Amino acid sequence: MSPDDHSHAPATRAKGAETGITIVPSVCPHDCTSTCALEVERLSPTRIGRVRGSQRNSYTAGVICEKVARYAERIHHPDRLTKPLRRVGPKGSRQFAEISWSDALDIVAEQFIAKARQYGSETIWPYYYAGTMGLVQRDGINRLRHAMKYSRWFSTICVALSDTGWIAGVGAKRGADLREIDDHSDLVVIWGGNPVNTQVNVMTHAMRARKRGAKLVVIDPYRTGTAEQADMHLAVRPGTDGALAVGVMHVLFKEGYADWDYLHRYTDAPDELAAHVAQRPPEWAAAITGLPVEEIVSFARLYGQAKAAFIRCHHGFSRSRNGAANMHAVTCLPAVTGAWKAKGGGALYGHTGMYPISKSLIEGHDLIDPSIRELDQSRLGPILTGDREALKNGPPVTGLLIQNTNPAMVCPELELVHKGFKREDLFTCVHEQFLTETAAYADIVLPATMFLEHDDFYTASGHTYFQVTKKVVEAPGECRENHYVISELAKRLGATHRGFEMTVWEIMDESLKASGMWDAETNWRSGGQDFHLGFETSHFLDGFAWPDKKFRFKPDWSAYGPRGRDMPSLPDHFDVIDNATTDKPFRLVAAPARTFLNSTFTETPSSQKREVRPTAMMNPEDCAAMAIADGDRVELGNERGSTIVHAKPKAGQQRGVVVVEGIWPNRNFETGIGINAVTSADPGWPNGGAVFHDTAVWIRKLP
Ligand SMILES: Nc1nc2c(c(=O)[nH]1)N[C@H]1C(S)=C(S)[C@@H](COP(=O)(O)OP(=O)(O)OC[C@H]3O[C@@H](n4cnc5c(=O)[nH]c(N)nc54)[C@H](O)[C@@H]3O)O[C@H]1N2
Ligand SMILES: Nc1nc2c(c(=O)[nH]1)N[C@H]1C(S)=C(S)[C@@H](COP(=O)(O)OP(=O)(O)OC[C@H]3O[C@@H](n4cnc5c(=O)[nH]c(N)nc54)[C@H](O)[C@@H]3O)O[C@H]1N2
Ligand code: SF4
Ligand SMILES: [Mo]
Repeated sequence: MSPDDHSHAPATRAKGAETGITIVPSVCPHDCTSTCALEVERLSPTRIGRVRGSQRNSYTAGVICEKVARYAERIHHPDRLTKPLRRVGPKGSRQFAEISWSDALDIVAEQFIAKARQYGSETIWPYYYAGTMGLVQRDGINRLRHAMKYSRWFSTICVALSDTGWIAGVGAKRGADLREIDDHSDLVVIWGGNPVNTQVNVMTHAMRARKRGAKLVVIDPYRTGTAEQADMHLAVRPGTDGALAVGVMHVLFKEGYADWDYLHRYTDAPDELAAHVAQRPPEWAAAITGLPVEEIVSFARLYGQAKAAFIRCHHGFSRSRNGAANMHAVTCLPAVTGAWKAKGGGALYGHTGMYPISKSLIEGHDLIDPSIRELDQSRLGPILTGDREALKNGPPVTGLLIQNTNPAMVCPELELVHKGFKREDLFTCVHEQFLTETAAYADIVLPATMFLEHDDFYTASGHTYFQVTKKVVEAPGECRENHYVISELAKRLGATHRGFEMTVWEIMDESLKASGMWDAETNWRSGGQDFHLGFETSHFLDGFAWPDKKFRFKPDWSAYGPRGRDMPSLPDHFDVIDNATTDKPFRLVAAPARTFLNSTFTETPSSQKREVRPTAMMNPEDCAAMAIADGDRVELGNERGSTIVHAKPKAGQQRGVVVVEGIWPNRNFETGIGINAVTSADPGWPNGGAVFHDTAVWIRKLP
């Protein structure tokens, strides 16, 4: 397709001469698989009005979430950081004085140079995540890391377990196009996710399917807004989806829903799998998942009888120690029935593996030194408090450069994270849009632009477009983009790479051309370049992404790391989770809230108002047994820490399951520490990954 074939070119247009408003295209930068195409009302060179979903992208289809629709509230927030700051009180005290950009950057560089001289370059750890998903502004920090031989980055807080579990069977991070469900699926399964909260576009398409008569099944430990829309809600115990999938496969083989032609042609070990699941009937799965046998059987029949069954695999159910194994077990279902063969059938977890973009220039891949230690993002608490193993027996971390993330809220084992941030020998620079709880611990705080104030480009996970954006409005005060901070620090630290000398637009344009993609201007004018692979390939009908082209029922888990050897070779219940005990009888799910996005939007008044207060949703029978009434204060705790929230009886979840949506700021808890005080920094199997929904806790009613 040539760029000119696009009929929805998003050129800036006037909304009416009398209003002076122009509608300008952009893309949502937030850490959400939808990567929505946006239309932004520009009221003046510095102000925006409403933000709407664009029709130019048929996945966005004109719909976005409420929090981004109200972006004016965030971008024009009175609390935005607009000046560089230097700490003048104790760490965390929020006492800062204004300072110039050049003085601030000089201090950061001096400190990093001095610390590296004392302990070696690995003592500095650039720490980032996906506050913006723009590839240049997000990942450019790695160029500085590699140029300076600072500690390397093992990214584990989000997709480590889900990526591993999906790729273990399928072979690549791509799948069938979710838009197919609109017209073609007769069954849609939303597995382990709550898109009503976390990616509204899945619901747009699921509801189109449902209107046509397709059935909707939701598999989630509690009755989410998504589950409320479903024909069938399977309220599993957290961390038991592997058992459910195996029980379902038992029925599929036993009742003749397995497609043996497909199995022989497209999969590695169908006979072994059939023999293995024959030993694990629905009664076995019922005992582990807590679901009634009849529910498991009727879901299996629904799945087996569907002509086009589509599974949307979400991240939520992978956030357990056995999350990769569970994700893999779920991906086995369409390989058993051959659901991949039908339009509207198969599965999708994410498409990001399909884009040809090279990040070499952005990240300075030519500078990578594999001998430099790699530290685990999710193990920040143990790392900052001197855990030898977490530090890989190397020097302490004494310098942090933080962009795009708020670990003082989002990291597990939060007590350790906060203890670490308070260390007097630790120098911390935080580049942020707000004085977050992380920024409050910093020695130097730098004010950052928002996505409408800089250029960038974006892959997507939920759809197949690659999109370039241009700055829409001027930033307030002295806010600067991430690329500026990286390039200016590079100068002062003596780091050399061409990327530090280029503008963001030049980096984008060169990266795109080197990757054989449309140049930046063409992409922007066209509203994005579509990398859809076509029906055959996206459904793996030309084979799965392995040399022998076969889906793997028996993944080589040990290829991902030595702990892979502990894992069952065929799909199973891999029982390494933090099971409930008599001392800690509840299993906690620390799920995403609807109008917060991780820690983002916790600063906007409308989101705070809608989320009300930190709340523990509990089965009404558990509440009755503990004499807990709606609104009572309860303490949730375990060996890592504790916090206090208000209880709410909620039907639709099993006894022994407690759900706290977040991520609320720590200051919203009377203990001063939030839900991640109890979540664990243990790495999931086989190769790391955070386990936010795999936590045993005790609950105490407070007077
Ligand atoms: N509003 C909002 N949107 C967000 C976010 C947010 O915080 N708020 N976060 C963003 C980010 S960073 C990401 S990665 C995506 C994630 O988005 P998705 O991939 O769509 O996954 P989630 O919706 O996070 O999944 C959460 C759901 O998983 C369920 N769950 C937890 N454990 C289990 C289990 O063991 N089995 C099953 N079957 N279900 C389980 C929880 O109960 C919860 O309903 O969302 C993004 N979008
Ligand atoms: N309890 C619990 N904890 C969780 C999860 C959960 O489900 N439950 N989910 C986990 C998951 S999936 C994830 S991905 C993590 C995410 O954790 P984070 O990455 O920390 O989350 P965000 O809130 O998306 O982004 C953080 C910050 O980036 C800043 N930011 C945005 N754009 C820019 C920019 O252009 N420049 C700079 N310098 N800063 C910018 C924002 O102001 C915001 O403070 O949280 C994890 N923590
Ligand atoms: S649904 Fe996700 S990508 Fe779309 S506007 Fe909301 S946060 Fe952004
Ligand atoms: Mo995430």
